[in-house]
Amino acid sequence: MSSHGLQWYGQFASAQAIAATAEYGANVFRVAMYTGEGGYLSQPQSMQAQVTAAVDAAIENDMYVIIDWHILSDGNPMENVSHAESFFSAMAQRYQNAPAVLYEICNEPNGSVTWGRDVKPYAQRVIQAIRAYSPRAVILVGSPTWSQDIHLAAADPLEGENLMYTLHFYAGTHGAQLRTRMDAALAQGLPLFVSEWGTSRADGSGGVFLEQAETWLDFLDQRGISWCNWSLCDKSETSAALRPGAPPKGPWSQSDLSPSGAFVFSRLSAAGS
Ligand code: DCB
Repeated sequence: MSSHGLQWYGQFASAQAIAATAEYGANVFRVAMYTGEGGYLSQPQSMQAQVTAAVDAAIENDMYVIIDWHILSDGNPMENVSHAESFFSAMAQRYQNAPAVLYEICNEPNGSVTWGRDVKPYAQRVIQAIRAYSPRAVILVGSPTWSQDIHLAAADPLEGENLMYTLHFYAGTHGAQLRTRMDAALAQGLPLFVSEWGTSRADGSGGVFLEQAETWLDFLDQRGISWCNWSLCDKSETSAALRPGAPPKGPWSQSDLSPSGAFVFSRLSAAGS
């Protein structure tokens, strides 16, 4: 599962919420730390403290955990590259001996951003900051158009080991065309990780698009591609896994789950059994 923005729904990324998610069969938790929208750039210390508490809880529950530098309104990661370097340097120092920790260095580049002039050089700098402490940790790299332009990365990949590329999709918006692009990238040897997807349209609402989501998850399973679902919170929007008013700490009963959450959590327990 992926959290929603910690600055808004941090109560759903508590140690208890993460333990409840593990109980449902999830083996990876993504800690979505927005940079803009009132996130890290406006309150770095409290955001960092929330991130480390969530990461520690995920490790405690024997899960993988993704530290997500959740750029969105700040579509070009280069805008805040020095903040990213110092944040990831601190994280890599703290978690240098924790192989469960993955670093997602730019959620979704968007707007007038390019792979070659923006995202790739950004990634080179942040990867270097992480590698100073954590030479082998898995690092996840996004791409332009909200991490859909993996063909650009496939044509001009980064140098180095243990790097993967994220592909994000929303079942009500994206379909066969993006899957074809994934197969082409895989055929070129690009390692992929779907670190965020939703059962809704790309804006987080609309639908719910469960048939399309099933087609997507079957496609990912057939290729052994890992995923995190957006998102664990009780916001009144289709992509939220919990109904408004669900207890933040869990455990959650069927009646706490939204249609999206019921679908996603059933796929989790099926995978774990
Ligand atoms: C991504 C973002 C994520 C966003 C979801 C759903 O954005 F990574 O932060 O989450 O997809 O849109 C939404 C929340 C809302 C919140 C809003 C702003 O669900 O509650 O109000 O973020 O913080 C995408 C992904 C794809 C596309 C567009 C966006 N796309 N987008 O393909 O057009 O515009 O945010």
